Amino acid sequence: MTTFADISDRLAALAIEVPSWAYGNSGTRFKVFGSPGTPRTVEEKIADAATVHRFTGLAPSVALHIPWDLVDDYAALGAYAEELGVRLGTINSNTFQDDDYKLGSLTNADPGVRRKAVQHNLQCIEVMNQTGSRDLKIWLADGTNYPGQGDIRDRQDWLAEGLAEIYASLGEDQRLVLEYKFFEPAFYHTDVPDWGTSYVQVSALGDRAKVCLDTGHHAPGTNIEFIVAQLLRLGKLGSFDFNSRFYGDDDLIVGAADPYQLFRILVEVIRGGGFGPDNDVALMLDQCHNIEAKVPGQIRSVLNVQEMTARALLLDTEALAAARRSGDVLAANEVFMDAFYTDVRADLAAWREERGLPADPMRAYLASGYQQEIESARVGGAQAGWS
Ligand code: PSV
Ligand code: MN
Repeated sequence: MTTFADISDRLAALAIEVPSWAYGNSGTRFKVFGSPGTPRTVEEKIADAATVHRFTGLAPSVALHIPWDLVDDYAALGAYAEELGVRLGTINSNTFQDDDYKLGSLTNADPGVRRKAVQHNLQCIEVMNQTGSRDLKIWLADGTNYPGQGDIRDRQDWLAEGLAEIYASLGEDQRLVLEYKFFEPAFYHTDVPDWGTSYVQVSALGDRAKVCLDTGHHAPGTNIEFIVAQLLRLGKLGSFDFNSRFYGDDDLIVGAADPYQLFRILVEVIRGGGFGPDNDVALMLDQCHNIEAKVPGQIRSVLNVQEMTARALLLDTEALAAARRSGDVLAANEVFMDAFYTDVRADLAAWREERGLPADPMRAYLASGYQQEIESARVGGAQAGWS
């Protein structure tokens, strides 16, 4: 039997990076809703992210998206973040919002567009040099809508060439993580549709190139924990973009649609050595709060990950191994479900208090007045969003 006291120290290793864009306005392709208190600057996004960390102790770093988070002085931005108790994390490149990229970026048939896309990623590495960020995350919106539209084979070669140039510009302590997604915005073929393609591309680059797994980027029914196990086995799981979904890439609060799936994923992360102080699997959120308040939306998200991590750590691995060895299918499943069904909320509340954190971060945030403060202070100016 594993008890909460047994996992208490291990739980302290949990750190979840939050995305700057979660604090800005976002929406569907039908409507982007504005909401009071939305940040107007990168600094205001960082202040919100720091607030999430202050109430939860779980979110010590913020990911930036370039050019959404362009500033003149990244060293100053990094210092500002540090003053607020957080640091700047993953730098996400963006080769999907410029007219030139309509037919692709790193995989465009036009060498001039490919060059521009490479150049943009090199600029992101410059940013990383100033922020001290470890990871460059690349997600490509590249693909085609109609059979025959593009040479899907040539595009893989161009992708490999572009990635090789980007990878060669990384510093020794920097990494490249390549995110995959099986559809959207292209609907016939996508140039990096699955973990296999990402794995093939990053394997050709070297040790510091890894796969980024966004939980919303798979066909319904995909066994994501199997992919997690496989990538960890291969030493190629670089990072997660956590979110949850009912249909496509819904980008809803992680653990909201399917907490059991989140639990199963975290069991494999722990089993595969992807959790703990000395591992390099980055846990990140990639979410949009289209209709709910953004700061409490992020607080709920990191708490959901914490709760499922605690339950996954509670899995009685010895009893599980014994049941598996003896071929006892039902006993093995029972051990697994016992961990999932364990209510850890009271233990987590006490655990937080022991560490000087509010027992109930959500209630503490709502009572703090921060939401009212930003709603009355952030008036005028352009709210941050997807542009
Ligand atoms: C693409 O759907 C994605 O998951 C990538 O991580 C982007 O950078 C992010 O969403 C934000 O739009
Ligand atoms: Mn993502």
